[in-house]
Amino acid sequence: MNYKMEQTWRWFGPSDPVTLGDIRQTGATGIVTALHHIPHGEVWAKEEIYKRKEELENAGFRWSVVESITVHENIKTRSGNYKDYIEKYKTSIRNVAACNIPVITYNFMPVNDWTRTSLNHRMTDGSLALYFNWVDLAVFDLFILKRKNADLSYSKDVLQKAEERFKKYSQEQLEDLAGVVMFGIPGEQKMTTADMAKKLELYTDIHVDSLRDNLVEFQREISAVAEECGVLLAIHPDDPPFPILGLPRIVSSMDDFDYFLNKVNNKANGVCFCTGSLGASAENKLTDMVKRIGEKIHFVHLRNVTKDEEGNFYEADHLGGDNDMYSIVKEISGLQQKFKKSIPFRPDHGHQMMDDLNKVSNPGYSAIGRMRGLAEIRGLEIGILGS
Ligand code: DNO
Repeated sequence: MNYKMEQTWRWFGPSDPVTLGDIRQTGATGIVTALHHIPHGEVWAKEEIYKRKEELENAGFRWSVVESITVHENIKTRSGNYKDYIEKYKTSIRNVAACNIPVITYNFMPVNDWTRTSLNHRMTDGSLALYFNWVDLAVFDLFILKRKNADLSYSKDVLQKAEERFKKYSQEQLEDLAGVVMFGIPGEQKMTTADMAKKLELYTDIHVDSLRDNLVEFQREISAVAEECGVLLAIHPDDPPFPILGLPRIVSSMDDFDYFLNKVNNKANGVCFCTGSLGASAENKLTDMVKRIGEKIHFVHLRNVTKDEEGNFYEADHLGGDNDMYSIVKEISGLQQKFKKSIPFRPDHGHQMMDDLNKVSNPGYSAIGRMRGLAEIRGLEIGILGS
């Protein structure tokens, strides 16, 4: 028998416009979700997890992966009562384990989760994609956020273009841009520019080395608990995988993965291999990375990006773009046969297309584009394995 990837789908909970009934028709068998109503840092009670799990099972799914239990900023900055937050995180891990959910995803991105500058980038086929553009980020950083020394983060060329673009943007366009950059996770609390400025301030003296120490301390603590109770942890890479807004990045490259996987060499401590995030850096050779991380890949996000010379990128079709999805999936298939296990994957993001263009959906998470990605990748894997 060939081991195949478990086909999962991210669902944002009862308020997600894509319902569990819709998801049944995509072919996905597993759900990836979180208790988005629990404030960051607080314990996920067993009863709450169990209630959600039952809801998923009643709709015909397995809860395959928790994405995410958010890491409180105090843990990332090792400040205030961060030790209490680590203890709370451990309790949540124990409770997730008690409900038999096998994988927990999290990230260690300072301040913001994924960052884009447009959620409506028009593709030539008429569909809409998420987009990251350096000049727009600089407009936000210099003229909306007004971060101190922001100009040091950009090339001369980008600075000049940002100045010109700022003059052309209307007030409404500037507000839209700020909303996109600080978008965060659907259903979770939104940041204002003032909140963001305050949070960024806390990182003034935190650089790559100290942030790495903070991550390693956190991983040592939580992975011991996870191993004990049989849960796998999967850290999500930085998205995008390069420094933005003057913040350090420590989960962006093979060197980064080597660093913390060696420091915390525990069976539970692993990776959510997100091809879209990692693929936005030309330096990352994704197929080699899959080979090297190997058994420590506990969860996979499959998505593609197209980059330009300036380092801007848009989210491409799952089988289009710069990532060679064929060789990546082939490598993952190889891992599954070697380690005799099925790794959960989800089609990460998708274009807003067809009927979905007239609907309100969570950016990147409309139904049809993701279903296209899921179907293409499902076929690709069967093509590779032969059955
Ligand atoms: C974006 C997602 C990320 C991811 C978190 C994991 O669409 O892939 O928001 O869920 O970073 O903690």
